[in-house]
Amino acid sequence: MLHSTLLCCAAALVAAKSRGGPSWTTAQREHFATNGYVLQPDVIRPEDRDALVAAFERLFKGDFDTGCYPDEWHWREGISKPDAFREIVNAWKSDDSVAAVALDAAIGKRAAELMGWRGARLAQDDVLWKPPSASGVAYHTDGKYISDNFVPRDDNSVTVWLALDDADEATGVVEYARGSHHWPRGNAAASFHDGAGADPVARAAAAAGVDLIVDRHEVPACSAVFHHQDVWHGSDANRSPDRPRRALGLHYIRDDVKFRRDPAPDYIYGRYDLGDGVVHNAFFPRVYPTSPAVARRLGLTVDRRRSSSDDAAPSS
Ligand SMILES: O=C(O)CCC(=O)C(=O)O
Repeated sequence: MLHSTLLCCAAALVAAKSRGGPSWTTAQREHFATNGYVLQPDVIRPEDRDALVAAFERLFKGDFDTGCYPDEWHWREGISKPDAFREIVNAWKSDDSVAAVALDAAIGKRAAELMGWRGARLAQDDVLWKPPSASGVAYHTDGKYISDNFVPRDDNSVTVWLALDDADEATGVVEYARGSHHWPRGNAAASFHDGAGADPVARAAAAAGVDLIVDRHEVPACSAVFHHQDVWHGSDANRSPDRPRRALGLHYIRDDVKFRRDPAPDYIYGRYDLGDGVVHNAFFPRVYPTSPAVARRLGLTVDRRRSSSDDAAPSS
């Protein structure tokens, strides 16, 4: 009895220390397959959340741990309007606390498991800070700016939207057009920054001949929504008088994709195409499994004909 109690306590301690949240249930997998998104509790620990919030403060002041600038930096302390939306892309290159979460193998593993991949790489992170009164994010699909750059294209990316504050209707939680990852893909390049609100998704629903159903779920801090590359999503303004809505978006790609050749990848992702089509580990770190050696230890088969830049991967 004492032995089993001790084992239970040990298991609880292990669970509290790990990231990624619990194993996927059948109901969660079905929810994701049908609706295009799924909620996962406890993806990070409270101490990770606190470290990320502190990192957000540093980053927007231009205080970069590693001395390396992020890829995009929208909003500067002392220059930008206090109530404007703040965003930094690829903060993992600049800040060790962001890197610890963005490159965490357990989170990458959950992403890979949900998508049915052998492994996952970080395509980019996205530091998202919506202060009170800030506007929302226009409806878009992530596939347009991530998945389209790679082959094979279908089901090659997934987003983990990780809440650092309790997110709800008042602060403008991410909202999803239910099942829209099954709609035919149009040519419209609706983007995060275009300020077009919900118009693009209303047009996409009309083109698909379906009624638009929008789902909004509260997301407690430290939990995440995993969403499919082709699901339409956006968020409303932060109407709360005093609560910020901070989140870290982690966009993963399948570990064995290559850059598309014709047309060439877009200018943001194309910066990292060295002309060989290889998705290099230095720019798109393999997060799960961390290297071919680790994959072998885990009993996963690494198909070298399809893998990208495994040789450059660090082992752990
Ligand atoms: O945080 C938001 O409001 C939108 C985030 C988003 O579009 C994403 O993470 O893909």
